[in-house]
Amino acid sequence: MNQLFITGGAGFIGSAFVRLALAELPQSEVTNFDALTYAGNTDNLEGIDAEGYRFVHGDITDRDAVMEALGQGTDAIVNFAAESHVDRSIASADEFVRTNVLGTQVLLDCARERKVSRFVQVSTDEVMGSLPEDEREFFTEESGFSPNSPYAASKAGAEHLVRAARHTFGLDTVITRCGNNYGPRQFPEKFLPLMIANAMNDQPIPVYGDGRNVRDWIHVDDHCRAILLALRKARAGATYNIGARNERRNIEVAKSVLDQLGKPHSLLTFVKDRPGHDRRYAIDSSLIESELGWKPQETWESGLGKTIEWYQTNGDWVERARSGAYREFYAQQYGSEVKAP
Ligand code: NAD
Ligand code: TDX
Repeated sequence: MNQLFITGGAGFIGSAFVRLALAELPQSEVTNFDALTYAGNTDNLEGIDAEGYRFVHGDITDRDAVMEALGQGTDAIVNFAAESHVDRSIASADEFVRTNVLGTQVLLDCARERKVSRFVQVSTDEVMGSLPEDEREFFTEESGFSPNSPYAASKAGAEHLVRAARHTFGLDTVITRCGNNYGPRQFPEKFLPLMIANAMNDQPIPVYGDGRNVRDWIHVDDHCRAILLALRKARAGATYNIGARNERRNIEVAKSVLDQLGKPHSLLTFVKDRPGHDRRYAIDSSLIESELGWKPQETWESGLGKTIEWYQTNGDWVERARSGAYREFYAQQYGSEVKAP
């Protein structure tokens, strides 16, 4: 891969992927194309100064901007750009349809026109809906689509468009579906960094419903290593589920965070449930393990410890992320149930 075009590279996972790609493919030219929405943060790109790297401020729904930034000779597009927070999609879905669905189609069209050799769509386990509590059931690549939130539906829509581009036009595409990521630089609207930031400041932690919903957690670097491998080695047209076999109930995760920070469990505050809240995600990642030889390197203990330490030593990043519009979002999302930070 000589010329890589990464969208959404100023976000949580995209910025980790930009770092990994520059480290693993030092001869490559990497373009990071990002609209810098509320979730895009140039702080996330601090320290990236490789010669082959360039940042382009642009929107994936803007065809002309994408065509210009792609130029000639782009080998691969990796599409991270998205509206990514389920609760925001419940409050208003417009931006999710615009970026996640329309934006993906614009990228696919431009990829064809510019004869890009490979298109990787970074998708999510949420397109497959919710699993029952039965611990023997997992999402596989054969699981049907059953998206339950507007976010999940928009990501499922994007996957359908990627599939159609392959089937109809023969575009070389790969789809990856990962579970809940955690790690440095995650915007504190998401549960894990929200808990860490609140606990660090002795503020209550809002737990939705009964707190017994299950998520399958994976360190962001393990996710990025899987995407890089898929980019380089996957069969054209492949879809891979990515997970670290690390299912945990929300309440259990919350207690681990509080224990590691030495904070009391009395900070846990049960609040009203998320509408349509998916009960359980659990991923069978045996296909990517057997076909591409991927396996996670972080354990939950090592990954969570490092993650908490990162937020503790990057208090400025946390406070900048929690300032301004974040406070309005927080007040709207949690109302009077939990006082804004
Ligand atoms: P994020 O919200 O942290 O970052 C999204 C990035 O996309 C931001 O930098 C933002 O500025 C950019 N962006 C948004 N709209 C854009 C547009 N119209 N044009 C260009 N750039 C735009 O998200 P994340 O958590 O890093 O997730 C990245 C991708 O991975 C998403 O596609 C998400 O659906 C997928 N995913 C996330 C998780 C997770 O746990 N966070 C799990 C599985 C899959
Ligand atoms: O304040 C909260 N309290 C709470 O109990 C928040 C924000 C969340 N939760 C619960 C809801 C979920 O069961 O914690 C769990 C995790 O919530 P999120 O961090 O919002 O993630 P989730 O909804 O599971 O979706 C995530 O994983 C799949 C990402 O945000 C998606 O982008 C990804 O596709």
